[in-house]
Amino acid sequence: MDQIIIEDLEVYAGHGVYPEETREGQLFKVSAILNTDLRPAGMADELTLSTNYGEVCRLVHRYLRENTFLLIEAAAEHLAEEILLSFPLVESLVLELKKPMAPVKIPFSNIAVKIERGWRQVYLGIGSNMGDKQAYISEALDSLRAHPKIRQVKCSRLIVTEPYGGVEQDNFLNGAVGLKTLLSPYELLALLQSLEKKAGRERLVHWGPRTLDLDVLFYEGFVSDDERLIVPHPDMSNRRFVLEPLDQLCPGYIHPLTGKTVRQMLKEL
Ligand code: A4P
Ligand code: MG
Repeated sequence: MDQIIIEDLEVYAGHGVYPEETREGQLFKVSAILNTDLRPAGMADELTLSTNYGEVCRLVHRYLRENTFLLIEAAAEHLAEEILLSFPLVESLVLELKKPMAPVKIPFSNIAVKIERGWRQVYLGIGSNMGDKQAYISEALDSLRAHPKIRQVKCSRLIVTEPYGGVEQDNFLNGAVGLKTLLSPYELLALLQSLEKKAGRERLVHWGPRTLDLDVLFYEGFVSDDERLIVPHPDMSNRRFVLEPLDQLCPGYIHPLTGKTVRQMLKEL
């Protein structure tokens, strides 16, 4: 992806663990690589189609002077988020926060933290088989759309499916949801569980009836076999109620472990 690059922007600010650092302040330097598509602005020679680097510099300067953090880790984390929320054309960024005058009583040329953050593409499975199924799903979609760290929420058509997994229960309404998020995988899982809870979900029977079920199917750049969050979803290739709606959103998406596309998994099912 194209990049806008800012190097060693100087800010005098008060971040630090020691009281004298907050009181007296010191020099910080910020470097950023903003990953963003520059072609539209390049072709049209039009600033409104790009991200104004002057505005980014002013935001960095203002943010680091108006907020005080103990750790440069925290300053970098919050600043990265502020840039991503303020400049929608920036898909991701690498941010380096340098503290060249840090109070270390041994000579050094620089100390810094460097982080990479961005909007990550996610696909979810959504389902309901109790009560007003359509309403539970619509409310969950509204909550996802209203979340400040989620954007570009798209939902597939909803399909009626027979229960899978051997538990005697009502038919499901199922769909797939695509979105981009700044939430980490575990933050996203916590949000999904809070939405299930809000929908009055009770966990009585494994694979049993539920007002709302939200599963993480894919999370861009993330693979995990931790039982609290297994991604990609381990049983997706056996589930037509997952693959059929997903195929509407992203037929060419590649499963990071098997190398198969969603379309291919669906055909092989
Ligand atoms: N967990 C691990 N990985 C994930 C992930 N990728 N996404 C953990 C979400 N959660 C994940 O889930 C149990 C635990 O899985 C959570 O604590 C979480 O930390 P749960 O939602 O509490 O329980 P569950 O839903 O009963 O179990 P499970 O295994 O998630 O079931 P599924 O896979 O959700 O399947 N038939 C049709 N036609 N349509 C359906 O939607 N759904 C199910 C449930 C069964 N049959 C169905 C359908
Ligand atoms: Mg589940």
